[in-house]
Amino acid sequence: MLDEKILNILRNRPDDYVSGEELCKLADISRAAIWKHIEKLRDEGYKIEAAPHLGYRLVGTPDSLIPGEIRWRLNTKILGKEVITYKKIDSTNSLAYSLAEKGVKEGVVILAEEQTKGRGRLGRQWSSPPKTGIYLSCILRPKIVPSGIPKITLLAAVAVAKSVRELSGLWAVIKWPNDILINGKKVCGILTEMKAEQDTVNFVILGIGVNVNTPLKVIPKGASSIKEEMARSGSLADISRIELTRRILENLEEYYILLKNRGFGPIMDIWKSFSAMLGSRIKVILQNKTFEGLAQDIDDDGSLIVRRDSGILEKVSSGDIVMIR
Ligand code: BTX
Repeated sequence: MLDEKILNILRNRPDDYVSGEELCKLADISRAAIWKHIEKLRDEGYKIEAAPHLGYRLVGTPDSLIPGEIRWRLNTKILGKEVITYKKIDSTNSLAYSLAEKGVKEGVVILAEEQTKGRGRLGRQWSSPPKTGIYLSCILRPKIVPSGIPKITLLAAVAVAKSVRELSGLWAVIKWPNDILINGKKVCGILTEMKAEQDTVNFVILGIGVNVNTPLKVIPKGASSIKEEMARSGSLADISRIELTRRILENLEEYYILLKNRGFGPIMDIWKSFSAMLGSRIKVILQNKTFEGLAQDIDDDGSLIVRRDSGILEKVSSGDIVMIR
């Protein structure tokens, strides 16, 4: 906490040196303690200049998933008020699930620099190489019925696609139900899990994996990252994972509150405007059958409505989609 206090003092004076004396006064600690904390912050990757007679100045912030960095200027009331980060974990969704079972409150966010057993849907894996992506899980306790869970996935897809567009300027689109694509390649996946009893949802774990600065060689063929796609238009800089995480949490919260206050209608409209596939010909792959048709619409509950060549409408609530060009 003291580290965060010192950081906040320095952050609030970005163009200025803060003297040792003033830091001691503001943080209410001794000169020796200030030095100790500055050293610790430097070890974490913060670049803090120390100029004789002038004091300290923050000149660089690491792009590590440090809770204080994510919470700094995070404009939310629920999501991310508590952030727990790990260097390495099996799966943030698995941990979030067990925390939620123990009663941990809504809005707590778990993040990891690397996952050793990152999970996708239907028992698939999610490649989660270290320090280049975002692997995030949120504990939510929405007052919805279990069949309403797809709405949370669609809401999250809109929030992530919007955040990616805002930060990178790239045309991120949604492929039903849970992929975000840039230039036709998957840069993000969403895994929504829940615990429910009869008609009540106890909690939802919203898991989001984003390939941010991830090199192509460490993710499956056909996938890409925001950085790789930006490089195609000549921009070689890294994307700030901290800023993207903040943006995702802020947009998620905005849509989550919209869902609570005004129902799914407004989100569905935004979802449609972000969709890569409505009106396109697709192949639907279900566990027991495969068929082709036109992606016609999204139902009130978040299911995909597909018009088969025979004219019959099929409602698809879970499955995989391949776009046919
Ligand atoms: P999905 O089942 O739609 O996608 C999984 C499929 O995507 C894999 O079978 C593989 O083909 C491909 N894939 C695997 N890794 C990547 C990657 N890094 N980028 C692009 N494509 C990939 C998507 O499931 C849901 C993913 C959620 C991941 C988050 S990370 C935080 C949280 N914790 C956790 O364990 N899962 C979620």
